Amino acid sequence: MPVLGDIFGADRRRPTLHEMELAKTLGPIYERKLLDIHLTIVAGGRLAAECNDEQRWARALAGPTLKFREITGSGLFTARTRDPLWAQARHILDPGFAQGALRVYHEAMTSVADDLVASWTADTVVDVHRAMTDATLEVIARAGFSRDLGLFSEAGPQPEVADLLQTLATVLSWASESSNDLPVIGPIRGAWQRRSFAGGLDRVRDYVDGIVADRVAGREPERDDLLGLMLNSADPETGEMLPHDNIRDQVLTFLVAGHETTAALLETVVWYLARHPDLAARVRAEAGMRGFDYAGVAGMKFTRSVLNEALRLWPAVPAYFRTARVDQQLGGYDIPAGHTVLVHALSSQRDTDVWGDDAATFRPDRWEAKALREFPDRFFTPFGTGPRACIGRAFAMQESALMISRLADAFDLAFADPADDARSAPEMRERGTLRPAPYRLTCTARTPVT
Ligand code: MNH
Repeated sequence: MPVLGDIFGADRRRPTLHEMELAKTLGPIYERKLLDIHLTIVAGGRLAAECNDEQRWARALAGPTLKFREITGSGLFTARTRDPLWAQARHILDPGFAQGALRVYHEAMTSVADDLVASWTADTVVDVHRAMTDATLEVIARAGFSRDLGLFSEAGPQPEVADLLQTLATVLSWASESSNDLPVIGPIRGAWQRRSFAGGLDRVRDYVDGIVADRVAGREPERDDLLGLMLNSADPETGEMLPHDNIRDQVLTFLVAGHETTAALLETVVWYLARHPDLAARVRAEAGMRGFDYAGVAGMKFTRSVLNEALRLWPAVPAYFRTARVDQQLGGYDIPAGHTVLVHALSSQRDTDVWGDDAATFRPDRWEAKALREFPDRFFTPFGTGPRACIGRAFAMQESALMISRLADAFDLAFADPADDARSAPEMRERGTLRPAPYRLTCTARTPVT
């Protein structure tokens, strides 16, 4: 349409799911005009892989991601690459996500897995969305900051946790729904949204400042966790320490980025295990063979194939932005330096050209094939790509393998709602991230838990 462009062709409630439908007919690369913005969408597997070439493309901080700056400021996820604090924080924090650190976090992760399993033993109907939100928040809080948020305690959670979840929910919906706002509506909606979460966000910030201050003042013991790392180490390249307000932004970043995406993955995987008891049995058998210590979980090959397959079909971060560093051609079109495209991982990771005819099928065994093990990383990008790729990838995979194998070991999982048995894939919702619509399970304990 004149002036407005394709704006009525956008779906505010499910923008990236809708884009997946469009890509089926529009092809591997196409342009959409939204008001005065010309957005290039890259949906094909091979073209997406080209955009992941760091020599010619760079990560762009654009679109919905910018909204998160309201919460996490110059934390790793929302800092600009040219901000010196980004490189400094990345140098300081990288060791906190390496193998050695994950080994240290294993005890904290296990304590949450114990709580999660214990909370499901009453043979009651389980709200999976709620359970996974609680579990992933507790993992990042206990492993990263040595704090118990109380989500599994009888006394209930700390009040600031409710503020955090409420603020996050508001910003996530805003991020999804504002992407096609008209020029006048955008700022008005922004002002309105900010007012609605300002109070909660202030309380969350005070709470996190308190966690940092307690550690600095010695009211909490020194620890080998992410907070300890940030307070006690300098950037090996510049010798600079992180300012405390930046540490606060990083703690908030980990609380947000660390839980929403991982919870989405766990919900997706549990859905497929309930749908396919044969897969659950194989996860269970692997757990029985390997055991639940750090090395056992790290080596759960089949369980990791199940996680990969869920991340391939339903990447929690369904798309990301890349900016061309140089003039170039992409799929036969001229792309000038500085032009930003949206890489639509949800589509590119289902491209039959790359993944074969059964690309749309949930088939974890595809990850066992030799050809796929040699598959270049740039075709599978649920954690992004390049220097700005997810710092928490190994953390999330270890945490998820532990939770999934413990649950499969402890329970027979079945849907509480028969409608789920009739589906071949979970119903997905979008709210900044791609996450299954809430669903419920009935769990039967397999081993008596005391
Ligand atoms: Mn995570 C960046 C996906 C778990 C912390 N994460 C990214 C990006 C994707 C992503 C995609 C890059 C986005 C972009 O290019 O615009 N992250 C995930 C997924 C999971 C996940 C799918 C779980 C599954 N992430 C985690 C966990 C943590 C974390 C767990 C922390 C404990 N992620 C981050 C941070 C960044 C990031 C921090 C930004 C890194 C940087 O820019 O330097």
